[in-house]
Amino acid sequence: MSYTTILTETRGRVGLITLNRPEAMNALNGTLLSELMAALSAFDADDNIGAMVITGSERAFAAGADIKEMAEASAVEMLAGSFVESFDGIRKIRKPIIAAVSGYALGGGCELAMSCDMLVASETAKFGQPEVTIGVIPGAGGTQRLTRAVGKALAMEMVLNNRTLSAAEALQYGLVNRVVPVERYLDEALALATEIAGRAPLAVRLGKEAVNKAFELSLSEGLEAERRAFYMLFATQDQKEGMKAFVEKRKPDWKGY
Ligand code: CO8
Repeated sequence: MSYTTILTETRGRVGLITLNRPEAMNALNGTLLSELMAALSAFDADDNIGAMVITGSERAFAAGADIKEMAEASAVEMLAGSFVESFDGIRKIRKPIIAAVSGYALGGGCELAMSCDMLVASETAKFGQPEVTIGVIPGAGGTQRLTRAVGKALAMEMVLNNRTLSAAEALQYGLVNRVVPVERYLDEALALATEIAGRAPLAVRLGKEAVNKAFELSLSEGLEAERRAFYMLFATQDQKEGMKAFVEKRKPDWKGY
């Protein structure tokens, strides 16, 4: 499929999506969002892909929702449209998604990065929710995911007063997995994705699901869901193969079922 606002390619078992609106700092407009969700869904459905990476440019991962597109919208148009709803599609993706972030990750860009499962940042990455400076608030999970990631005090400062986080601060507060020099952030994200894509696919899928449940359920419900998934994996060939390979001191040969 050909897209106009993103680039897609595969690197081994990794699907790479590059946001590609350099003229607008990769601002997320309606077209980009629907193309991004289509590309994620296509990789998710492809048995040859085990993980995905979303990246932008060195200068900007994404500078937020497209302000020019939204500026004249009415509340009714926003409500009737499916702008944020289409963004929500990322929650339905079953395979792991890693954000490779350099430069600005602001507003919807920060929300997109936080919607991924892991985050690799370049030393130049800058995270923020500047919506208050244009008279609104985050609309795609910023107030919720940021607060869960960095805690209430800092989230309040970011949402109410446009406090931005450097890459080092993002690492310190647990928003990102690792920070590397700008020349290496994409390779690092691809290497991480490649490692995960080489693991037992169903274990990875259920592991992602189970960790995400920690944000939605009570502890006892989460533990129950985890245990069911754990037991269910004993119905897979890959569990038999993984444990047999351990006993036989060899590398497992995953089948994906
Ligand atoms: N929307 C549209 N265009 C943008 C955006 C944006 N968010 N950000 C940058 N651009 C455009 C600029 O207008 C400019 O275009 P032009 O040359 O035609 O004027 C071009 O990109 C380059 O930008 P600058 O000249 O401003 O570059 P600087 O290096 O001076 O500044 C900044 C870079 C700091 C990133 C600056 O552009 C900026 O502050 N951008 C806006 C950041 C922002 O406020 N983001 C929040 C937007 S609101 C939001 O995200 C709400 C999310 C709600 C749900 C989202 C669901 C997806």
